[in-house]
Amino acid sequence: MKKLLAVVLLFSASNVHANWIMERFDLNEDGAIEKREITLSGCTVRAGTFEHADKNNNGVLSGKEVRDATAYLFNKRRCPEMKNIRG
Ligand SMILES: [Ca+2]
Ligand SMILES: [Ca+2]
Repeated sequence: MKKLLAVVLLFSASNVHANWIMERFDLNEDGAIEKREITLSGCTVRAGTFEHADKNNNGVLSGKEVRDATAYLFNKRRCPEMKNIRG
């Protein structure tokens, strides 16, 4: 039972994290993140990393793709300012 609770907590924690990124970077609120939205938000996208994160090659990142790519797309070095251009 305790183990199940831990798994549930872990799962919801990662969901919250992805939602936070979605809220910050999904500028046109279509539920997906384009490369342009990342750069407009003050982040540097290294060549090939967005394409690497875009597992189904549809040109945008879904919530799951964002979650999997958080470590290398949305870290402090790539997003030194993390500025919120939506005010
Ligand atoms: Ca979007
Ligand atoms: Ca995609």
